[in-house]
Amino acid sequence: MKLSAEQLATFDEQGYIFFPNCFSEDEIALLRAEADNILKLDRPEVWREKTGAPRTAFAAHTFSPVFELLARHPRLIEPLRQLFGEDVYVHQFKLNAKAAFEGDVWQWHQDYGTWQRDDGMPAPRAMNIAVFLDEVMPINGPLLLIPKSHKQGVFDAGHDKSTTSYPLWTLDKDTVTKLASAAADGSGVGIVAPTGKPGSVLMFHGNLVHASPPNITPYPRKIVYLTLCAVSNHITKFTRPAFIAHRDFTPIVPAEDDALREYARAHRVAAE
Ligand SMILES: O=C(O)CCC(=O)C(=O)O
Repeated sequence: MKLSAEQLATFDEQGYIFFPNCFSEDEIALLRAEADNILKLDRPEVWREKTGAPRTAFAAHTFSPVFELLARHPRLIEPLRQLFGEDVYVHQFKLNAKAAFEGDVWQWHQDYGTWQRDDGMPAPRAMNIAVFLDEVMPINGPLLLIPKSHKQGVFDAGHDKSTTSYPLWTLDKDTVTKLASAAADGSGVGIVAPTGKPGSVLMFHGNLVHASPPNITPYPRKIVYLTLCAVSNHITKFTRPAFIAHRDFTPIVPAEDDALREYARAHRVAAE
């Protein structure tokens, strides 16, 4: 998947690009079934909300052959190689459950704020490319983005270790209010919530301010976030567990485009 000149310009201006229906129903069925199994596991990589519901499974690509393929999928890797102009490695891999009724808030933050402060990442030459495994709707805890907020560098942030089960460097209300209203006054579009069918993909700049509300609906909202970093920009501090901030900076060798379909076919045949 190559980005067009128009997509590159949109990304530069807005800080994100949304690709509806990037993965097929077959591919998503495979990923969703694997995700449901992983979120039931009792292992250190699977973090839970304060209620016990699954919140995030880290590093699933290191113990699941299906997610190992997704982490090398050319539809995710190529756009970021193109954008950074060099090879990329996996800095982080998260399967965020946002469980029905129990999925908790993600406070306003910038991803690079955390990668810089906690992991010593030199520059914002890393970003998330997210794959929707369930339908993301306005009502089931979608990701909220402030377009253009990636243009102003890293904002001051406080280390929130108590609101949710996952520590995060979060922005204060004044900063978010100013950014959202500056955006609303003509220099942007306030706050947006990209929604779409399973299989849609969202890539967003490491400095783009974002958050997500709790999910109080009966509809789960699983999203996989593959965080890719330019190899020359690898992290320099190792304060977090390696399954959260990876220390293997080997360039990713992309899989074949039909790797997930092939895997599903082979395993269906093997099971018959
Ligand atoms: O999955 C979500 O709702 C938010 C995740 C997020 O903001 C992040 O991983 O940085």
